[in-house]
Amino acid sequence: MSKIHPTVTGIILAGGRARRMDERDKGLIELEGMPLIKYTINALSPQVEQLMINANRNQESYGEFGFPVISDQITGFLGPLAGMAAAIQSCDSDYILSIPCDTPWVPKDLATRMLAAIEKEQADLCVAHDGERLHPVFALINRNRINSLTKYLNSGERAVHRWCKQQRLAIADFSDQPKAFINVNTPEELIAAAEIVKSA
Ligand SMILES: Nc1nc2c(ncn2[C@@H]2O[C@H](COP(=O)(O)OP(=O)(O)O)[C@@H](O)[C@H]2O)c(=O)[nH]1
Ligand SMILES: [Mg+2]
Repeated sequence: MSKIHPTVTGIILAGGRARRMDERDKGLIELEGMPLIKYTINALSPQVEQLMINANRNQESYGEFGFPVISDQITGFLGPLAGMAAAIQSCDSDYILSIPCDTPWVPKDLATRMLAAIEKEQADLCVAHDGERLHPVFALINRNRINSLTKYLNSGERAVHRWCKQQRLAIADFSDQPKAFINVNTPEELIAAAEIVKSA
């Protein structure tokens, strides 16, 4: 009998304040004529059953990309974990797969590698690794983590790394994809990313 494939909802995290980008809404900033978030939509949407966007500002503009827009349920800009919690609360998939909105070169095999790793390790959470360090905002999370997430946030904690270390954690290696975790946090990094797009 064939194994039933678990369902995955993709969530693009665009809910930050973008302090290092002069508080401009990062997902909507254009990189070589295309909004940053559109690069991540194009990469993730073919990999998941359903895609959602997590935003705490400009929800109407984000809605124009054609996917449901959800806001943090625990307000106050508590960081990416608040967006992940909101995603689990807004879908009924077995897993959510979160990525940030500021990474134009998301791996095309992100979901398959993360699922393989989580199943192999029988873990509740899988986080991406670039060969040197973890990138815990790229996370495949079993929906059974919702109570852990809300408890952690309600206790005043917000550090993603620390929460991850408390879980049964699998790690997916993407050291073969050096561009995967390039992210655009500052105006200077936007210029550098534009150079990469132009030279591709
Ligand atoms: N939902 C939500 N997302 C956030 C919040 N703060 C940051 N993020 C998202 O988390 C991701 C990583 O944030 P970023 O500022 O780029 O931090 P970096 O990891 O240092 O690059 C981005 O996609 C942000 O939109 C928040 O308070 N709520
Ligand atoms: Mg970033």
